[in-house]
Amino acid sequence: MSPTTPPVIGVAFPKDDYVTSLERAGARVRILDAAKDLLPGALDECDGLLLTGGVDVDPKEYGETPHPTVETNAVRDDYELALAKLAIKQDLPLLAICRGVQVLNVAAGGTLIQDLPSQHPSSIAHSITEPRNAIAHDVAITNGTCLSMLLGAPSLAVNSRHHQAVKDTAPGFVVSAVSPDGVVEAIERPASTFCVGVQWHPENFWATGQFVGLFQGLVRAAAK
Ligand SMILES: [Mn+2]
Repeated sequence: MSPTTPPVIGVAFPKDDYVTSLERAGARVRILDAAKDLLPGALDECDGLLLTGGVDVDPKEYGETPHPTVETNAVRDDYELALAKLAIKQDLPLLAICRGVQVLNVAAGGTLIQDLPSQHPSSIAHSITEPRNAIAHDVAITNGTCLSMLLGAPSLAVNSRHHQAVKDTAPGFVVSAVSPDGVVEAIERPASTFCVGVQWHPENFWATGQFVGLFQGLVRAAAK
């Protein structure tokens, strides 16, 4: 790829903020349609991948019975679990956000806390829905991780709209950020060129550029 051609980042089930964040970081966005963009072929046209937020992963994918609060989407599960597995296998640069980090962890063999309020009670609010960039809590970032290099600070204030979180980290992954109550807020796969997942929503900050480093990191890795 010539240096003047922006890398193509594939995104399934996007909302505007994801697309805007990617474009501002220098990417060309390729919307992946689960019904038309069949796998693995559709990934041949992508230099990188973004997994987006949304409903819960079906707990059957990690061998558990669903908690009553769990809402799922079988089409998304099938498509995005396949995307995550392919990205790992092909070492395709991957950024995973919110549901995306949960998909990534399950795809690689990890498990999830299904309902934080009942299964991990704490005084920290992990579900502040409005405004979308409302600061909910801090995260402590693990020194020496890809995430720490991308964001350049040991601790950051983030938004939070999730009722699930990573429980058992998938084999080959490390925890790269936690909230003060011990909830996993980011994971990454050191053996990959770029495989980073965060539980908060950096895409809602495109106007301030606060987390642009995450999207730039993906685009840089995808451009190689
Ligand atoms: Mn949180």
